[in-house]
Amino acid sequence: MATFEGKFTDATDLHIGVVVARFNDLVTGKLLSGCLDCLERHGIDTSPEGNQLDIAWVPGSFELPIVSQELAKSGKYHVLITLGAVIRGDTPHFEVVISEASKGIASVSRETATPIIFGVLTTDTMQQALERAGIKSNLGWTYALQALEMASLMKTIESI
Ligand code: INI
Repeated sequence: MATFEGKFTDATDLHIGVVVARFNDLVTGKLLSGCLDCLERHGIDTSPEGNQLDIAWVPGSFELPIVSQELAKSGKYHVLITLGAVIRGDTPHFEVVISEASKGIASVSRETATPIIFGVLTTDTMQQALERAGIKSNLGWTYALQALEMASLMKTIESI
């Protein structure tokens, strides 16, 4: 019997891409800060001169899948992290954006065999989003941990 598990201490030669939406950047900027803090504290070189991390900004969460797809197809990244904040408004636009973002990210991940962390907050209010982006906890930190775990797990499985 084999048991496969990702490690959090395996960061030395990892390449990570982060795709972050500008829409609601009060929230997504905070998710990104939490994410980078976690990656740095786990040994990823997050400095501008470093070559372990790239960040791509997109207009909104709707655009997360296509840019993730292009980054994944480059073959350069062990894992991608998508960051967005979809906040319910008065129109059904919210439903369209979250549905396309979630389905798109899932299908790019499967089609390119690249783990993509779904770091898109879906909330009813800005207050709820901010609570998850630093006022109470910062889920950006959690998404980074999940990325490290998945990158390590996929490496282990690929080497069977
Ligand atoms: N994009 C988001 O990331 N969050 C939202 O809450 C949102 N809402 O509600 O409109 C949103 N819309 C923009 C969308 O993602 C696209 O950028 C835009 O439609 C252009 O394609």
